[in-house]
Amino acid sequence: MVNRRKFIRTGLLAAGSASGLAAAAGLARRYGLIPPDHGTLFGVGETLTYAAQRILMSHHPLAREFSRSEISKVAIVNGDPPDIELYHRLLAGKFAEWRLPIDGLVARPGSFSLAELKHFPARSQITLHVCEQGWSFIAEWIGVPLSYVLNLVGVSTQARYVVFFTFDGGHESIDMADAWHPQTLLAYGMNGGDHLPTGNGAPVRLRVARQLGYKSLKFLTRIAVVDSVKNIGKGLGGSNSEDGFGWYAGI
Ligand SMILES: Nc1nc2c(c(=O)[nH]1)N[C@H]1C(S)=C(S)[C@@H](COP(=O)(O)O)O[C@H]1N2
Ligand SMILES: [Mo]
Repeated sequence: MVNRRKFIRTGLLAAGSASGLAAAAGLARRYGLIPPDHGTLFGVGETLTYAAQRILMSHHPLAREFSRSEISKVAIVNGDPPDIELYHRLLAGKFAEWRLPIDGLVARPGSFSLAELKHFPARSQITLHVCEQGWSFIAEWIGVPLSYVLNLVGVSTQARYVVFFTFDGGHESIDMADAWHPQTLLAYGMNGGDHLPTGNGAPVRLRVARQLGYKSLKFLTRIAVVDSVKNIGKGLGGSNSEDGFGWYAGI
């Protein structure tokens, strides 16, 4: 277990010296707090941000929730829905034929239909969605907590990341702290509607309340529980990291 005080004290002292960044990164490594994009240009900074966040916030606070009256008039749609035949066909059939497989380091790999996900205990929350491009909106999301589904499939103690794949070919991963977090949802509805508007991620999207919008992948096709992201894409933990964005995008 991490000795928080000691880590912070040693880490801050170390960060103040010339070789400090490397020393702090060494500490982060010792405590298993190395993000998948640590080897990139901004890797040392990424490691410090991630390790500091995870240690300072190890009680996993909730993101702020708003009241109904604060919901934004317009929920921005960023980008187009996937332009592939399979997606168009599933959309035309109201996603009755769509299933979400969950595999990897789980005791009972399975796949869930939209109707099944909607039958699980639901959570709704009104949170702020922040895009790295500088815009944001407040919306209500309804869905099943990812933790509920993870408990159903039985996550191995080896698990370190949950990876999400999409119809438009992207992927992203989150650590187990965010995966188990009560506000991390597989969202299938928003702002009182019983389905997601297509552009906002139908049939099901991830909502990670404490990170920037690009972690909240839309148009999900598959979920995998893994102990390493080394062999997924370029091994940086997500398509966005491959494009130079931080893997950990805490807000
Ligand atoms: N599959 C997929 N998910 C995605 C994206 C995307 O292009 N494809 N864009 C991300 C970005 S950058 C943001 S800000 C949010 C936008 O969500 P919205 O369209 O509901 O506003 O979705 C994220 N999830
Ligand atoms: Mo974004």
